[in-house]
Amino acid sequence: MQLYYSPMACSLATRISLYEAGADAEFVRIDGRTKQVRDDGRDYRTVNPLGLVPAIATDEGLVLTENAAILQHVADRFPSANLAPPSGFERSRLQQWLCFIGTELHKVVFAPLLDAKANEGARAYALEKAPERLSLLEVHLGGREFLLDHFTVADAYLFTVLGWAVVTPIDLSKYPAVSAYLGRLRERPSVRRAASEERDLYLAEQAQRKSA
Ligand SMILES: N[C@@H](CCC(=O)N[C@@H](CS)C(=O)NCC(=O)O)C(=O)O
Repeated sequence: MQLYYSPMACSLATRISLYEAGADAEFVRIDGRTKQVRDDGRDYRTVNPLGLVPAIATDEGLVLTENAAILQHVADRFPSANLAPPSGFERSRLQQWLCFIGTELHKVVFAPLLDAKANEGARAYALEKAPERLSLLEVHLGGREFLLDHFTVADAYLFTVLGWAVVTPIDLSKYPAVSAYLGRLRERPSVRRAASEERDLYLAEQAQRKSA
């Protein structure tokens, strides 16, 4: 499997999940500005016409986009890692969280705060929406270790998205259960490895841009 990614983007959730599963994967880095594959200059829009990461290419050559679909594919491809309930209501519950993270948090709250092209109105709208959504998480995670009853791909996605708060005005210390949850996840070997690898790449990229 190939994972198309950019450092510290939402594709980090898939990297974490692949590490959780002990899966063999090739990581293909995309330049977020040029939308080219960094190693060979290929146009990434031929893989995902929107130019967004993540995308995966399966060993059979099938391309899949969208975090919620990709994360569930990884979970299903490596069932022994138990990264998603296989079926039934608990699977629907997982999908509920993946949709919440992808729409209510990623796109409504964080995308406008991270996008340099977002105007003040968009940023204000995002900041106004944040407390209700974070409070929902605060209530849910109080006295609970994970979103479901064990670590799943939804935790990998939530960790990734909430990690962006440090470069926004959102102060997660106001949400102690959420902060404690993130602290616990940070200690997982898969999360620690994926985050530290991508952070190094991200910081090197930022330094290179500054000096250019
Ligand atoms: N709906 C997509 C959203 C993916 C997305 O927003 N990816 C961001 C990184 S977190 C991206 O590639 N941004 C680059 C851009 O907007 O050009 C999904 O869930 O996969």
